[in-house]
Amino acid sequence: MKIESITLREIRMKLKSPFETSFGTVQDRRILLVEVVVDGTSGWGEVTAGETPAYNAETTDTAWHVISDFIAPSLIGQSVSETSELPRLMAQIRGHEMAKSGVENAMWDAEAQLKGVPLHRLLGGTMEEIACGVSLGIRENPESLVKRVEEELRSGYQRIKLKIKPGKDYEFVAAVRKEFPNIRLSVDANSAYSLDDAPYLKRLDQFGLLMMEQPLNWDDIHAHSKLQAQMQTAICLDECTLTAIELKSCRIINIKLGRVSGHTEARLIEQACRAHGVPVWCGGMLESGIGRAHNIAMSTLPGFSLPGDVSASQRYWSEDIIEPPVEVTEKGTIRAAETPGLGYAVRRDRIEKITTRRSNWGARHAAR
Ligand code: OSB
Ligand code: MG
Repeated sequence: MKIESITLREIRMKLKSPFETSFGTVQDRRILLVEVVVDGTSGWGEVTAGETPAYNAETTDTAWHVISDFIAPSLIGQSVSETSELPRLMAQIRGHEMAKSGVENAMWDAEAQLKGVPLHRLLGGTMEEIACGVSLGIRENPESLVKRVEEELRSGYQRIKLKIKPGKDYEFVAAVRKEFPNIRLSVDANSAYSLDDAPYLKRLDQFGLLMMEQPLNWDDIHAHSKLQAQMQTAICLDECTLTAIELKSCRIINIKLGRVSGHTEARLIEQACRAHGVPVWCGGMLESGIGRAHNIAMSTLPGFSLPGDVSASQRYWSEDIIEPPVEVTEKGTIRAAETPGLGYAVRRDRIEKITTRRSNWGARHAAR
């Protein structure tokens, strides 16, 4: 498989409504798309970095820099026999997992197409459909949150996750739990608390939550192990991973393709978690259809035993960049596409219209 061309673009997409987390509020997304041409076949990937370095250190702009100045020039013209060899070729670049993931995943799409198989099959997925939940941003008051939850449940979603932050937590969770005593409910604090808040966080134990996601600092595995020892609720780590299992910092792991640098690493983490009996699920980063399609393919791996945050395109976008858009069944599942590669058509016309910058590396850059 020879990497013949790499095109990096930035597109602008506006979320249907603002999404608030403890990090802040986002509505105008600046997303990087990567298109690679391998042996004449195009594959697509998405960089899932945010506009600000709030979730992790990467941003849309750091990813642009790292892909443009380091990843693309070093990969162009190179050949590999399988995409799983790509991480080794990028190993001299420390960190910048989301930038690497955008490129690696584009190559996975191309490889699946070249082999004529759906991406989920190539990855070793075993499920035909994946279980879906939703992630709900912070709301003004508990009443409006309860109303949103009701709507999402009516659409069939199997698990509801509430974003929380200090002051917008206990009453909101209590109100939802009171109205819906039996639903699968979880919370995500996006690092908004400290270990000193343990007695306060323990008050959430009474709500029988499926999990509490990333209550403490994004890379503080040690503090999470102290908190988990005191809490009944399973802690799920999103912003840091494997050592966390060893240290008993959590009982559940959220795998995000971008955070872990792509499908190759995601698959290794899924295997390790399965070997340890730790359930995993697929988180979201407000992706366009391309990132969403990659998330669906990954979620078919056998360890993904809990509903993820991958939901319908129309919850976020009035017009997606893939065709058809991602849709959710009445049972709250998404069926994995059965056509080769990502299984969705990429709408180049639409992408062209919303592209704000673009860069290409092709044959003329390739020394090899
Ligand atoms: O913690 O899961 C998170 C969005 C941006 C940054 C962090 C997170 C999120 C989400 C988005 O929850 C969920 C989705 O894409 O549906
Ligand atoms: Mg999270």
